[in-house]
Parts: sequence; C-alpha cells; structure tokens
Amino acid sequence: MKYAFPDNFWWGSASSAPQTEGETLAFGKSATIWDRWFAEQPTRFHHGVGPQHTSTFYQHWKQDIALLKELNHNTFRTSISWARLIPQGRGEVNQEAVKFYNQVFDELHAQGITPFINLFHFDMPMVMQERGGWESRDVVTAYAEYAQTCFELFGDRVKHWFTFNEPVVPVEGGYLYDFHYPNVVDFRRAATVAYHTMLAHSLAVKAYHERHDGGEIGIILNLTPSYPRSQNPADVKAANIADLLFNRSFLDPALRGEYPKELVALLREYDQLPACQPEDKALLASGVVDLLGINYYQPRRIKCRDSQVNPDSPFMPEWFFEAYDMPGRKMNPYRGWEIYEQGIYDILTNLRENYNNPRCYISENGMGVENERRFDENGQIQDEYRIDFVSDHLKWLHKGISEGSNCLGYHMWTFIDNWSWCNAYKNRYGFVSLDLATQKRTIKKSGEWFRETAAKNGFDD
Ligand code: BGP
Repeated sequence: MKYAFPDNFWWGSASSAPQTEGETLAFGKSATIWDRWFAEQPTRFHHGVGPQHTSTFYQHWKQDIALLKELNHNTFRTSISWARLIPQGRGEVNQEAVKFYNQVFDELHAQGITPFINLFHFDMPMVMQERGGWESRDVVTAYAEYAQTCFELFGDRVKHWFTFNEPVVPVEGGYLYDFHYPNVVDFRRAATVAYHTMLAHSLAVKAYHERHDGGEIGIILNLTPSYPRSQNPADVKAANIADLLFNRSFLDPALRGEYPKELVALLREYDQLPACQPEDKALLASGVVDLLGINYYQPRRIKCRDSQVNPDSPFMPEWFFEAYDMPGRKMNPYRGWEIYEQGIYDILTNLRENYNNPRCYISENGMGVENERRFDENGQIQDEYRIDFVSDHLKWLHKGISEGSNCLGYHMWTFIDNWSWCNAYKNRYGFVSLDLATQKRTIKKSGEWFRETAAKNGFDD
C-alpha cells in the first residue's frame, strides 16, 4: 500500500460535550457561558440556533457509538461537561452525569473504541464565569478539583486525558476579538486568562501524574504555522511574533514547562505581563504533557505592518503584524479558510527539530462546508471534496512519520455534523450527516472512505 500507517495507529474522530450532548439545562446540568450568551443575545448565533440544538448524544450515545464502530474507529475523543458533572462548579457531584459518562465509557470499551477524554472545550460553567472565569485564581483551583474528580470517577477506564481543547480560542474569542462570551476586548485581561489557563492545566497534569495509574495526560492545541510573506527581516519578525503570541504561548509551557523568553520580554516591554506568584514557575514546570494533541485547520500568512500604529490605540497583537492575503493560495470554497496540507508536515517537523519529538497525534483536522445537505438519488452526500481534503493531509502526515515524527494517530473533526458555537450549523464537518429536525443520521461518502482506510490502516492514491 502506498500510504501505510504504523501498527496500532489511532483512527478516529473528535467531538465535544457542549457541541453534541444537548439537554443543556436538564438532568442536573447547569448553564455554561454559551447558554447564558444565547439567552441574552440569540442574534449572535447563526440563524438564531443555540446550544440546545445538537445531535443529542445524551440520548443517542448508544446508537452513535455503534456508528463509530461501523466507521472502524479504534479511538474517539469527546469531553466531559464541567457544568453537568459539578453543576455548582465546586462541591456536589451530579450522579445523573456520573451514570451518563459511565455508560458512554463502558460502551466505548465494549465496542473496542478507546476513549480520549478532554476536560474543557470552551464551556465555562456560568457559576464560575460569575466568579471571574479564568481571570480568577479561585477558578483555577476549582478546575483542578473538577479534574481530580474526573480522574477518580473515570480513571479506571479513561487512560488518555486532555486538560483543554484549543486554550487560545477562549482567549482570542472572549477577551480580544469578541466572538465568545464575555465579549471583552482587552489584551492585559486576555494575557491573564491565557496564563491562568496554563496554571490550571499544570495543576491538573501534576495531580494526574501523582496518581501513577498507567494513563497519560496531554493538551490539545490548535497550531497555526505562521508563514512570513517574504524572507525580509521585517516580515520574518512579524511572523515570529504571531507565532509567539498564538502558538508558543501554549506550546512552550506544555512541552518545555516554561514560557519563551522572547514572549516574556515582549510583554514586559509593553507592560502587559499578567500578575505571577512565586510558586508559579515550579507549577508550570510540572505541567509538561505526555501527549500533545494537534488541531490543524489552516496556517497564518503574515506580513509586517505597512502603517505605523497609533500609540494611543489599545495594545493588540496587530501592533506587530498584519494578515497577508497570499496570491494564489488554495481556499476552501465552502468555508473561507485556506487549505494548505503541507502545514501538518511543517508542524511535525518543528516539533521534531525544536521540541524533542514529542508523542503527538492529530486531534482535529477537517473541512467545513456550508449548505452541505445535498443528497444524491440514493440519499447520500457525495463529499468527495472531504475525501480529498483528508487524504491530502494524511499524505503529508505520512511523510512526517516516515521521517521520524512521533505522531500516533489521526482524528477527523468530526464524527457527526454538530452545533458549532456562534456558527451553529453553518459549516458542517461530519462523516455522518445530521437531520436536525428528525435526528436521522446518514453516513456520507467520506465516512465510507474512512471506514475502509481505517480497516486497511492506510490507502493508495
Ligand atoms: C475548532 C474547535 C471545534 C469546532 C471547529 C470548527 O476550532 O475545536 O470545536 O468548532 O473548530 O469550527 P467552525 O464550525 O467555526 O468552522
């Protein structure tokens, strides 16, 4: 076979509790920031579709796990909802939630699918947001308690844990660019949120390692290779700063246990450093992960600024660079994101050369398509474009592995079309199509392709 993958390669897909479970305010679950924001501003959500409109995994878990099996998944990622498990954020555990997650993990194992479980996927419980969210050190402690509760309750069956999915996104969305609650635009507060998230991460990693229960713990980062417009030093510097702010601010603490010195120097120069405690350094050092999840969708194209920044304007990352619309770049015509398959290889090469070749896997990669519900005469969505997208990325992944990268698997985003934050169902990503009105599931052509590829552990051209 032309593209054969290593034995025991993880073939699967990723999803999350807030995007699939449904029953948002039922069975003991309390509100998250998404429930609150939707209640306050439904017009911010595509077609006014809020977080209660999902594929209702809470009710369909058995059927969906059977589908995962049918698609030859040997692994599957989802998340636990903090607001469901511990509705007040701290303290009493909701036994309905324990029963639900026990059933899910048991059924996954019964079907031969290893659960990969993430603890936080953008879904801050509202009670915790009201206590300051990630700006508050108390919330950091509360998160660590929640993580330990999960390890105690489910650690016998879950051996692959993740502390956070894409921690930079709530920072960008909630505190810089206004696409997540609480809709703040303030760099210093964003830096505090980012810093506290990594302290929370480190506390959870430390607690997990102290258990010695034979499992592993990681973090899932959306890495966006930052390519300069040219080799001109000003463009290169601009791209490096974007890389520092959006990638290395999470990647370095997760893999090296400390922040890049250049990042600290930059934030100090502009008086944007978050407040630190003397014990933080040792804590961050204990946050080094066993496994890195890499979400890869698209790169960043960067150029230096053409115009001077107004020094009276509030400090923002864009003081240092501008996005560059590179002529001729390949775009996803259905979503507006660039498609650059080699990015996945560049990420692996960087990790191999500069970060000691960590254990890693592709935890998300996928193609969003608007208005995708176009069925053929047999009632199937013929998403050849998605098969091309996945196989083209897998080819570059294969090349990275053949050159020695320690990449152990590939998870597609996502298993079934799901609700996606403010975009709701604007961009559909699944191997399985969802009829929201009837909850009917139909495997797309890409799902069949994946079923075969996973069974053969690779593919030919
Ligand atoms: C990733 C998130 C997912 C999902 C995906 C698609 O960043 O981890 O939760 O939302 O992006 O996003 P969208 O629906 O906005 O295209």
